[in-house]
Amino acid sequence: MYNFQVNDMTCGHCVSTIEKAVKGVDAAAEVKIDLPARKVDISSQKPAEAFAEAITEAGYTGQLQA
Ligand SMILES: [Cu+2]
Repeated sequence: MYNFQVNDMTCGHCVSTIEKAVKGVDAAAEVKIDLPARKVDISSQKPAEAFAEAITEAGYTGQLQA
């Protein structure tokens, strides 16, 4: 499970854009997004790096939480 803090995710549109970006990396990934907390939780076998990149490419700033 990877936990990203995405502080520039501000509305439902951001949520669906990020969801799509995550699914683009791994269609089987489980994504849980908490908009008020600006948190994106991802369960996947793919490396966290790949998701960090996808979030950046989607135009957001994702910080992987330890
Ligand atoms: Cu938005």
